[in-house]
Amino acid sequence: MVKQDRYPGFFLTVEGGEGAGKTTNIEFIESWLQQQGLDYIRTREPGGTPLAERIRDLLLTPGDEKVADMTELLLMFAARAQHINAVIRPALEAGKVVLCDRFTDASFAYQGAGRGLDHNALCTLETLVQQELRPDMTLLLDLSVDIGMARASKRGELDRIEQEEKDFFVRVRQGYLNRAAGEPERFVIVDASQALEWVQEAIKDALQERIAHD
Ligand code: Z5A
Repeated sequence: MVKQDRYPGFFLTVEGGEGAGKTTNIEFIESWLQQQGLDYIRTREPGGTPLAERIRDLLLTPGDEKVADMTELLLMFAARAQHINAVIRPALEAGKVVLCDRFTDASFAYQGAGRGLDHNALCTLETLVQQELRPDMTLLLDLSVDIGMARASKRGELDRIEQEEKDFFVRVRQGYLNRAAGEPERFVIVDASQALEWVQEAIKDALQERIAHD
């Protein structure tokens, strides 16, 4: 595996805006990992442990009380602290591939670029909560907000964050692209507006290059 030497495992995260096809493509990645005979876990953020899933419910269920932006950010990182300690770090230490649906890049995109929270505050939380832990590889499924929202609208009820206006998601997309531009060695950007077969071929190529058999 082409990876950093912090852990014997491999930390793979998948990111993208609304309707980017994360769930669809994470299932494809899971099949690929199985075909390769790699030991892996699949998990998600916010969530991934019973406590973190309860925080997810608090974050995503629409309610009458407005959630302050800073509350949203701190709850994302509270869930993350639990997830890292109980699930992610033990799996990486045991040599597994950790396939994670969203991670801290989502906080930089949604709470940083989307909500406009201070970038340095996010960097401080990232270091505090994760210490040295960073993904080895991040697949960013990128597509225009219009196409993404049209796809997502077919899914039924929108959660609290999905109810935001288009401008918010335009900032989120740009936040992801800025983050990817800053770390080109970690990110693989896939054009998620293409047909699913094309997207999955691009994902497979990236996985083969980065997570090859020893
Ligand atoms: N959040 C945050 O704010 N800060 C953080 O730090 C973290 C998260 C970690 C939960 O995310 C929310 O938390 C999310 C960000 C925030 N909120 N928002 N908004 P989530 O990941 O659980 O929820 P999601 O964004 O809705 O992800 P999803 O369920 O994986 O949706 P998706 O990316 O849209 O994927 P999909 O359901 O597979 O695809 C959507 C549709 O498009 C579906 O009908 C597919 O069949 C179709 N599709 C997929 N690919 C294609 C292609 N290539 N062509 C045509 N149609 C396609």
